[in-house]
Amino acid sequence: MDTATANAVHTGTPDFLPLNGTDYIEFYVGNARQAAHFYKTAFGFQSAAYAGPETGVKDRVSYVLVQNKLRFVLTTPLKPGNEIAQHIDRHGDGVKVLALWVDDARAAFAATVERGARPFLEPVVEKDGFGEVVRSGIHTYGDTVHIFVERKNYKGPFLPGFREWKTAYNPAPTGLQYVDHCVGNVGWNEMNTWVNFYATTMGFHNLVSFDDKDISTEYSALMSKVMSNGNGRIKFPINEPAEGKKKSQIEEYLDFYGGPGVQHVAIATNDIIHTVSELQRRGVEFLTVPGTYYDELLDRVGKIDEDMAPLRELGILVDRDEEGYLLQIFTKPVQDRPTVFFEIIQRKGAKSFGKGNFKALFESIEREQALRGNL
Ligand code: TYF
Ligand code: FE
Repeated sequence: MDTATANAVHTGTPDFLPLNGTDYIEFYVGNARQAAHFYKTAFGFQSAAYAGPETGVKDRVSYVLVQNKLRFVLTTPLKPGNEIAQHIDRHGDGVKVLALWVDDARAAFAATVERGARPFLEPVVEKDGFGEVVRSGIHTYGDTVHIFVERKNYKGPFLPGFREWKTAYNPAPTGLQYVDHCVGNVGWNEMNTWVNFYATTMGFHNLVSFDDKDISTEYSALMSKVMSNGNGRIKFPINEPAEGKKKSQIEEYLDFYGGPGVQHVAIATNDIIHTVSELQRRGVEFLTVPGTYYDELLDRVGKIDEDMAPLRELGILVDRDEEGYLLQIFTKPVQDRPTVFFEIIQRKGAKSFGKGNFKALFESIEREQALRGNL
């Protein structure tokens, strides 16, 4: 059964935008060579592909890193003033592209643009000795874009124009598996605009909503709605700031990112204790919660498979819903601006997002905000 047929069976309506999953996430960064080293050394990504002056691309360099089903592209400008340089000047290092894997990039473009999406990239066929790829793209919140990638007739290391990138330096993987969800922060009162965008132009549905009552702590108020495609492989929560006693963490992001953008990428692992031990050993910094969190944990979530000691030691959070439980932890921002960070998540049946951890998590974020003088 193809994806469209499977979705039609599942939801009872034909899916006008069948998506196979996340194809890649492209970051625009100030120094792609050093960022690639960081993602290899600290997160355990493997070198996969390269494009730059040596391959005929004159205005940029891109490194492609993989780990299991994850593919990150790190791109930097070689010249001042181009689109990449301007993006970095405005936003600092950040996510430019959330690329979606499709069977038909022309149909994805036509279907979304017809429903109101703003075109970013008209369908283009790219070829090399490994075959051909069709790509197209639309704008989403801020300067972020979605690129639809059709690669069924392609066998190369990434995209036409990229060559295989092999290095002698290959730190071991850390068990990161695939993108679980990607969260966008949008401006005041803009959440529903973007919720409607994903519903109308992309056929997504609203999985869960959190209002400021669910998630306002002493200071950091926000609202959030999770949008999902039909087969559940793509989940995009959208946050907006809410009025609180002091400055919302979402407002801090918007100030430093210079507008809406990707706030965090949640990456799945099958063994969070192993993955987080490795990440910490390699220097990745995580938010911490007070020891009292673990004193109360068993009463809140009941029996779990994991021992409490390593969870407490590593600072891993746990939450339960009707279907099971999940373990999650959040890095500190991975660049100097308090903008993009990562979540590491292991799902054991739970399909939710850790609502029971919001208070502890947001208080932890607020402690960091206060240290930066932005609370
Ligand atoms: O993606 C989520 O919904 C969870 C919780 O600023 C979350 O990871 C929500 C908002 C936020 C940080 C984490
Ligand atoms: Fe998350």
